[in-house]
Amino acid sequence: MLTIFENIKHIALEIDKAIKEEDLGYSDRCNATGDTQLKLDVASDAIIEHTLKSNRLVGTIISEEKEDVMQVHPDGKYTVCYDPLDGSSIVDVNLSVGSIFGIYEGDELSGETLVAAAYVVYGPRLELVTVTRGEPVHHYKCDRSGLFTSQCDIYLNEKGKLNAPGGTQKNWSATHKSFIDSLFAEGYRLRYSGGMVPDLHQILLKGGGLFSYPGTSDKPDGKLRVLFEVLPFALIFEAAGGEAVDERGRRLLEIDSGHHHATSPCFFGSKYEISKMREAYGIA
Ligand code: AHM
Ligand code: MG
Repeated sequence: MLTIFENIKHIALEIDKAIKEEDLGYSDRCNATGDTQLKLDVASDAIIEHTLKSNRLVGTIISEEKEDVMQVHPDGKYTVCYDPLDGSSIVDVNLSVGSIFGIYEGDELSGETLVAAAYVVYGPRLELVTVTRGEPVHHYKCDRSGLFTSQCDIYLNEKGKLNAPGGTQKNWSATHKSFIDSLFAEGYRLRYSGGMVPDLHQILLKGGGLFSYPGTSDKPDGKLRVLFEVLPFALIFEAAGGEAVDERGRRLLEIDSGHHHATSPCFFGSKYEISKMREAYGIA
């Protein structure tokens, strides 16, 4: 596992450089979800593919930017699922973006086989967060020489102050709208950039709060992808002492992961906000 985290440090440095130096325009390609890919999406995907191919522990890679699964080493023990550049629609306005990695043992992909996760934040600073199942959440900042130095481990408080509600409000259910309104009425502050990596990173580092991306009338299964986005953050939130559930209140780590590009409604938060969500949604 450690060697895959070392690969991710190398990837972080390379993608950070590409963001700063390369063309931000659109490519002439679409990804599996039908989004037109930015040149940077394609470049980030190529950096990750090239780097992970050098590691014999990696058997298979699955990218948000690739239609198909890619076999890398027949004897490799792990499948790495990744979103190379999450939030690429806000990179051109110079907001923070990220890369997300889920490391699964074998090729049965589910919350149970997810053994580790990591994300990189490309912001004013380059940061990395990693977790291995059963261990605390580690946080690193990259220094000028390209070394990732360890910070304090990340733990959520029982209750936070931030509310990051995703999706188009006019398409929310009445239940969801009244739940989100109730948090604001309690004093929660709106913090939403449109990039799940910086939005969740802020909640993790500021002690807690809620990030939600519900099912909406136009996207009943939400927007965020289970293998690349939802499960890696679910492992991180639970390891930090929070919770991660779907709109039926089930642990995200227990949902059926479905097709490689499947999505799920998701709620990540500290214990208090998730208990309020269960109450609002009428979940026992
Ligand atoms: P992307 O993978 O195409 O970049 O989309 C994922 C992003 C997330 O980072 C973010 O939470 C979400 O889309 C924002 O969506 P919305 O603008 O609908 O709230
Ligand atoms: Mg994404």
